[in-house]
Formats: sequence, C-alpha cells, structure tokens
Amino acid sequence: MELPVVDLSAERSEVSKLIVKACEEYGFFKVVNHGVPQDVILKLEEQVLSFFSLPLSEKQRAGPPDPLGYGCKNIGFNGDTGEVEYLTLNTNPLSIAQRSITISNNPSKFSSAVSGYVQAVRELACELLDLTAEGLLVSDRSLFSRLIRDVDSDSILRLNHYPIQLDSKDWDTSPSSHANCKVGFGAHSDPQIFTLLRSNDVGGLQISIEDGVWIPVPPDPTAFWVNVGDMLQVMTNGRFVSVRHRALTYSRKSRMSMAFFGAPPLQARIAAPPEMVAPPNSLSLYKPFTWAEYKKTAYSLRLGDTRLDLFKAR
Ligand code: GA4
Repeated sequence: MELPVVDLSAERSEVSKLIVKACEEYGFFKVVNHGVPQDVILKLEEQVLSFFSLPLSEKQRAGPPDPLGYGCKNIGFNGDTGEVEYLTLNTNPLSIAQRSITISNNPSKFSSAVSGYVQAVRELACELLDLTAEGLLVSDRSLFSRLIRDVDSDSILRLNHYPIQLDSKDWDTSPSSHANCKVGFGAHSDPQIFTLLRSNDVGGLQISIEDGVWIPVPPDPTAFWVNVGDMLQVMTNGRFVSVRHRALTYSRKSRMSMAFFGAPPLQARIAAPPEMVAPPNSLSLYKPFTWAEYKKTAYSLRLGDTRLDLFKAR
C-alpha cells in the first residue's frame, strides 16, 4: 500500500490540500523536502547513540520516567511494557539545559544538539499546522500552530532505542515476515496535536487504518513521518483521525527513533473552531476540556486504550 507523501517544495495550495487528504484518510503522512538540515539531525543522532551505549547505571542518572527521564521496558504507569529503552525530555530550553547535566559528560554539547533539533522540528510542525489550517479553510491560520509555539507549550521529545534481540540469529529480516517479532512499543494513538517522527534506516513502525490490519512503514532516514494526535482529532471535530500505530522489533540492527510531540500548554482549552462545527455536522463531537485534563486521563489508562471516547459530548 502506498502511504501519502507530502513534498514541501511543491506549490502551497497543493501541499495544503494533500495534507488534509492524508490526515482524513490515514491520519499519517511522510514529509520530504522538509527543510530540516541534515547536520541538525545527525548531531542529535550522534548524542543519542552515545547516550544509549552507556552502562545502565549511567543512563539511570537521567532519572526515572516520571514521565520525563530514562525508561527501560516499562511504559507509562499502568503495567505496559515493550522491547524499548527511551529518554523523554521537555522541549523548553531551560529544562533541556538542566536535564543535560545528568545525561551527558558534555552537557553543553548534548543540550545544544537537542535544542537545535527541537527548534527546527517545532518550526516544521508549525509550518505543517498552518498548511493544515489553510487546507481546512480555518480563518485563523495560526490557530493550531500557536499552541505549539506558546512558551508554555507542553511539547516533548522522545528518543527511542529498540535494541537488537540477542536470540535473533536466525531471524528473517524481511519486513513482511513477522514470525519472530516482538512488540517494541504497543498499539496506541498519540495524545498530542501532531507528532513528527524520524528514524534511522531500520524498519519496525506500523500503522493501522482498519481494525487489526497493520501497514508496515518503510524506513526513510531523510524524511519525517507525521501522526495526527488526539488533540487534532478533537480540533477538527473528528474530520481527522488520530492514527493507531506500533513499533515491532524484528531486525538484527537496532532501531533508533526521535519523536517530537507537539502539545498545547497545560491550561489551554481544546475545542473545534466554528468552521469545523459548521453544517451539516453542526454538533461538536467532544466536550470542551483542557490539555491538562486530557493528559491526566491518558496517564490514568493503558497505552492502547481509546481515551477520546471519555470526552465525547453525548
Ligand atoms: C504515547 C505517545 C508518547 O510517547 C507519550 C507516551 C506516554 C509515556 O510513554 O509516558 C504514555 C502514552 C504516550 C499514551 C498513554 C499513557 C501516556 C504512556 C501511557 C500509558 C510520551 C505520550 O505523551 O503519550
């Protein structure tokens, strides 16, 4: 199956239409010619690889995932697990600088690699959200991106490492064979607005459009994959659907991914703008709520639970 590809160097109105179509049909698309410099990506990748190659006790200096910090196998607070280790960081520059002290022996180098990446990827997320608003004919074109640009935005960066499976010597490495695969990160949708994901050249990511049918996403280290999150589903009054996805480990090579989760400030009220609640769908599907309320609910549930149902208007 061909997954949608958005070429950001194409004509603006075409791009905005393509994004809307992709978000309606898949809640997912690939972005090429995205403008994030390769050296910004590689600088972070180098730092992340050296972090994950540290002994466990040194990685644990970053603190337990509460939810920010270093985690290994345990996901969230309600018993979910996976074949993954990760580092989750707040994207605020001061917080990055402070955390870096516990993460790296060269904190200023680590901090500058993370900040440079976050700045470039946040900019890309905002550009994509402005194009989304244009494609949806939402009159306030920066309605979505403003939430992520806000100094109090609760956006986070998650660095994932899916280690090689030591018992995988006779595994089939072709992506179509999942005979020996394990779940790296189980099926879920992202709670935030938009997720921008970049990985090394190792596959494992899958998305699901139809219940129980998983589509493998081929790796492309030069591109970004974008997921619609729960908040964008709410703000488009259900026109976009937050995509269910998961990561499997079936390769002899380890997979490394970096995900930027663009989120609103904690106190922001989340609701669809009038254009999205126009006839013939004049009813708002969801009750109004704050991002803090939604996040709290997400953390009280399991990874794969459909939290949006709890916020339905009726
Ligand atoms: C999924 C998307 C992001 O990775 C994340 C995850 C978070 C965590 O790992 O701490 C959650 C998960 C994610 C959704 C439901 C809750 C919260 C684990 C979990 C069981 C950082 C996020 O924001 O939500």
